[in-house]
Amino acid sequence: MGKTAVLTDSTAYLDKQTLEELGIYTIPLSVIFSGKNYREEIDLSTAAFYEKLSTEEALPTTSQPAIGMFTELLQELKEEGYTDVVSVHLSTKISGTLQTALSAGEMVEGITLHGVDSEISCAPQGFLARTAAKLALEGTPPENIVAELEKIKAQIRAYFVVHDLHHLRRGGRLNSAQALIGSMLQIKPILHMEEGLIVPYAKVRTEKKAINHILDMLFDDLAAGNVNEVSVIHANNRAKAMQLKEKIAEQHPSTTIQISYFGPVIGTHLGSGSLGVSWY
Ligand code: MYR
Repeated sequence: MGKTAVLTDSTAYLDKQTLEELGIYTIPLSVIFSGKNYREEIDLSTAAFYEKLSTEEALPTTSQPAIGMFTELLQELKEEGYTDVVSVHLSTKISGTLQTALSAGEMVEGITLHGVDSEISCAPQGFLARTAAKLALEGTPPENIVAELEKIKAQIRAYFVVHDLHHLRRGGRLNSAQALIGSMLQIKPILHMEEGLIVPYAKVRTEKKAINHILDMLFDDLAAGNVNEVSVIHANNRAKAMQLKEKIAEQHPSTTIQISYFGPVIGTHLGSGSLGVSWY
């Protein structure tokens, strides 16, 4: 009988305890400041990243993991007796990470890598990785884990608002014409991901209105009984995330609401102060 490991990347921003408890393996992406590469949350903490972002003149860029990180880990997992790896990564439309994982899977013999394109990133990707790990611990075959994740993907909802569209436009992850219109008109578009791409969901004038609109959608789904878990996601704005959490909890006290964050790699593309809400 085979043995399945679950692998994700750092942009799922899962805490150490969760990774350890569920036995999830993770590979870091990097941010680059003035030519220096920092593996996120290994060489540069999220707090230090936002501090650097506010003080350094040159803005950072990001990079997917080197293929060697995947081949090395696959080799180790094979030696530990794993036959399969379910590898859950950020959207292939915004990063080459999954493609690199798949190429590494072809290079290491004796272990099969089953790639899952989360078509998103951050807390919802983390939810997929956690689900995969629970299923793997129950002895679910890798093909069935992948099939289950594909079903869950369709139920994930995630919306976010950024302070300044310039970061997304600079990183090339948002259609630049849309970014230009948004920044010129001082619009705070609600963004979401459609088929793995970042697109505006609705155009709203203020951040307050954008957040209220997102909460209205969440409350509709909560009222319909369609929600298992909610994550409030923030970029260097925990106080605001806590406020949102309390607002949701006031109306739905029995709902599990987690606070998550946009770490260095995603923070590079969204900018400080961004806020998101995701639910499944
Ligand atoms: C790389 O360099 O390979 C990483 C590129 C990461 C692009 C991130 C774009 C923002 C994604 C926002 C996801 C929000 C999910 C709730």
